[in-house]
Amino acid sequence: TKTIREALEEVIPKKQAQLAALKARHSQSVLGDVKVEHVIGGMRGLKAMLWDASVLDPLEGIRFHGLSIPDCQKQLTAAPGGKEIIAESMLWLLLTGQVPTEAETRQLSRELAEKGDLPKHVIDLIDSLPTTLHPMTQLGMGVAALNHDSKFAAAYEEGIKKSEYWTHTLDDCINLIARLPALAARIYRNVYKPGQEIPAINKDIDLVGNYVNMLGFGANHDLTEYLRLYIAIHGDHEGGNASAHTAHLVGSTLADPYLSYSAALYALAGPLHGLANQEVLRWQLDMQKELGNNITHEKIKESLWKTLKSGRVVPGYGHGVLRNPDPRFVALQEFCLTRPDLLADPVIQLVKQTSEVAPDVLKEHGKTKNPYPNVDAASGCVLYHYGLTEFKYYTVIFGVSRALGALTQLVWARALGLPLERPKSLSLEAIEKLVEGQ
Ligand code: FCX
Repeated sequence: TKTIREALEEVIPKKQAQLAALKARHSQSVLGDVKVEHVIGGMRGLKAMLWDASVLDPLEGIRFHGLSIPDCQKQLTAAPGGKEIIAESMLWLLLTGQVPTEAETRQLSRELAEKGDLPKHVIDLIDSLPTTLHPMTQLGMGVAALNHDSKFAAAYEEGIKKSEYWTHTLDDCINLIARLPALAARIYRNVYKPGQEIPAINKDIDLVGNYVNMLGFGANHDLTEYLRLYIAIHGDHEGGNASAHTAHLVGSTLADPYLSYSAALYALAGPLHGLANQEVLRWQLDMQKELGNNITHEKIKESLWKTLKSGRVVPGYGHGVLRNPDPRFVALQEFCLTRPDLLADPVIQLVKQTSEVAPDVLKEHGKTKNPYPNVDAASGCVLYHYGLTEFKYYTVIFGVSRALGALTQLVWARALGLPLERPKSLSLEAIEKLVEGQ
């Protein structure tokens, strides 16, 4: 059975050769025009980043190394006694481009479990924070503090060749992914369930199984399965989204993976990005309170217009790239369809009903380019149903997941020797001058 490092060692030379050939033959070839709308419009659609792990088609949604979410559900390993993809098999796919065998996946589970304990200084740091500090702020701080033990930073200080960067980066990325569950669970326990003992990491189970145990929900098999699916499919969403892009940008300075991912988490903590996770549920619960029993499509429509007329966005709808319902939303909805207890839950029913009404309302409103639900529209309500009701915590779970994509691509950025990222900026006057007379 190969280790994940051995699998990666096999593919790196091929990719390096592929990049060298592209550079030699096509450095000056054109991929598209840069328009003023790109410069003043958040660079939407501008093809300006190399990112191998996943590609987002506006209509079809995400593919991880060519595999759609249903493909992954068929091909990637589940936990013993479970059906959903586990994080380890998604991590292997994202890093190597290959579907791991079951034995490879189990071996990676063990490796992560063995590396999963937090160092004392991080435990002390997290325990010293006020419980009123947002869980995402705490997560970013804990991740940054883990850089105390960065193998990359230590090796760089000693002086290493560029060709060796990736190997130390890989050590850090694996260590960070391994430690995220203990860090994220400690934050949850401190803030919401103080005084309870956190169980030790079980070396025989998967990363998310351990995460759910440490959160205190280990007895709930359905929640564990849900979080396995959730964490696998939130793992990567191309490179241009704010969190992945931040990790890439900061990593391009050769800041170590802990610092790079800490920065990424603070991008994820914005309400237009990962924080929409918590916003959706707050907003749907408010809607439920406002509408009372016997909620009809007509009443939801009125409530949606109220949100829009007050100048707010409808959280969980719209996307920078997608122009169809998000297949991650669909996968999470399908999880609910197989479970009668979820189907009967009024909040889950409300989320479903909202998804039936909101697209037409948003079309009529006429602003958003994508009136359909994104993943955040569905993700929180199932957590709520299973008793993980503290929605300020939800983006932390997203943060545990997004590490899979952002960190694997950091390893690749080093393996391919990608340079410091430094786009050209222009003043308004400079833009006017350039476009005058065109
Ligand atoms: N409700 C109301 N208006 C919306 C909207 C929504 N859900 N989505 C977009 N719009 C508005 C925009 O605010 C913008 O208005 P403006 O011209 O007055 O500034 C206009 O429609 C055009 O925006 P559009 O090009 O369609 O969308 P962007 O690429 O600029 O933004 C996000 C994409 C996701 C930020 C936007 O759709 C939004 O704010 N959605 C709600 C928040 C959300 O769900 N975020 C999570 C997204 C994602 F899944 C994630 O990262 O986790």
